[in-house]
Amino acid sequence: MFIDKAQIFIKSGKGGDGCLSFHREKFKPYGGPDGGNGGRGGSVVMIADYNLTTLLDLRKNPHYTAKNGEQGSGNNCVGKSAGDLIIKVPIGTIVRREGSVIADLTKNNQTVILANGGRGGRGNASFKSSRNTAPRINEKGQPGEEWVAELELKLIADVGIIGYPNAGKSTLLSVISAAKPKVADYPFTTLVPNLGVVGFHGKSLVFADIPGLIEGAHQGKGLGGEFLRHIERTKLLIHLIDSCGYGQKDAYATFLAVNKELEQYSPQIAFKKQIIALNKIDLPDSVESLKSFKRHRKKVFPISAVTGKGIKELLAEVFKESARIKPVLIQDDVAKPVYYKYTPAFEVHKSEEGFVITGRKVTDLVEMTNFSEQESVDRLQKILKSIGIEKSLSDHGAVHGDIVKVGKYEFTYEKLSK
Ligand SMILES: Nc1nc2c(ncn2[C@@H]2O[C@H](COP(=O)(O)OP(=O)(O)OP(=O)(O)O)[C@@H](O)[C@H]2O)c(=O)[nH]1
Ligand SMILES: [Mg+2]
Repeated sequence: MFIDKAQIFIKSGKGGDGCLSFHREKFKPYGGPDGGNGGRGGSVVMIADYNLTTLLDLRKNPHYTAKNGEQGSGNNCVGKSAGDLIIKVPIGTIVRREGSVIADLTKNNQTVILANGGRGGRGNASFKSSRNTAPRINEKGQPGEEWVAELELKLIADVGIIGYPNAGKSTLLSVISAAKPKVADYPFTTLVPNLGVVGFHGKSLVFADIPGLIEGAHQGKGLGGEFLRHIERTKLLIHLIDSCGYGQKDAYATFLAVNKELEQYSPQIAFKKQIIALNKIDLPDSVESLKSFKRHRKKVFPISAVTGKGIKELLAEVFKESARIKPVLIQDDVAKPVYYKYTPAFEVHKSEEGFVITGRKVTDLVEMTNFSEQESVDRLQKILKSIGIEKSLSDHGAVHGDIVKVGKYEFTYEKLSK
């Protein structure tokens, strides 16, 4: 099934806790600190893979949690780092966070780190200094990051094949590439876009065949409109026309109708270069039809997708034109570059119960503190003071005894001596 939108929940692994330990050996009563650092938590990494064509699997399995790092241990043993969690997506996947594009994976194996694994906490051996030769300080691992990624797939194709239903678009794709789309003698055979790689004199281009377009497609009639965004990135279009027309419409009327839809849907697509091909010229009626079409448009490629007539000429033109045209950037994505929001180290808010401090730097710092050791707690207080939290709290009107919340921890505010 072709699914082009999905929402996934990602969470990187927490770093392993650092260890608090002292070297113990017979006849060596004052062995130094030897608590090792924790290992790094796993990151969540996304990779574009040309074998995939749908976001269906991600829609079905929307939770991605990387493993935590292992804790450090005595004897300076460093905890094992966790491996990264890899999410594979089709080429053309766009990743958004709260509406802003943060990645656009347009090439095979292109990689983006969506959430960094937490750093391993330092063991007490790391806090040894000339002033403190036996520190009872160790950090816990840094928490992982957690957020919701909105994914959208916009197929990456160089050439789009558009036209009325039943014009022979899928037939054409099936004869010029190895793709095997469904072909049948009724409209709306193609329900989702098909991709095929077309080789020509040592060069190759990706062609996309989308469902047929009819009047009202831009308002959701038929299926074509919904898939138009998959040809937004193409360099040019083959506008394929059934020489016998469609229902009451002759070939030229279907041509006009499709172009009108494109204009309504997106000027960006309507302005794309179109190479016009009149199909099914193996049928007797096509001779007249070609003549009358040429009264409106001179440059037309008469072809038969079934007999292969005219296809070489058509491809020669497509490859020639495509070499001239620069790759297309999506307006939507260009208009919304990612600006990493400036986030202060912390923010103090007054709440009903007291005060709340937010900001990753501080919440991580608290989360990484080993509260069972007074020395670790003293270190935390020193850092909080040095980054100005104490002052900010008192500026916000905090008085001795007020409750201060940081993440899931609660403290009582006491003014430290200067
Ligand atoms: N005689 C003749 N028939 C053709 C030719 N090309 C396609 N057909 C027939 O036209 C019918 C429609 O072909 P498709 O390739 O399914 O058409 P489509 O444009 O993909 O149609 P939708 O997916 O419904 O939009 C099929 O019965 C094909 O066999 C051709 O060159 N000559
Ligand atoms: Mg088709």
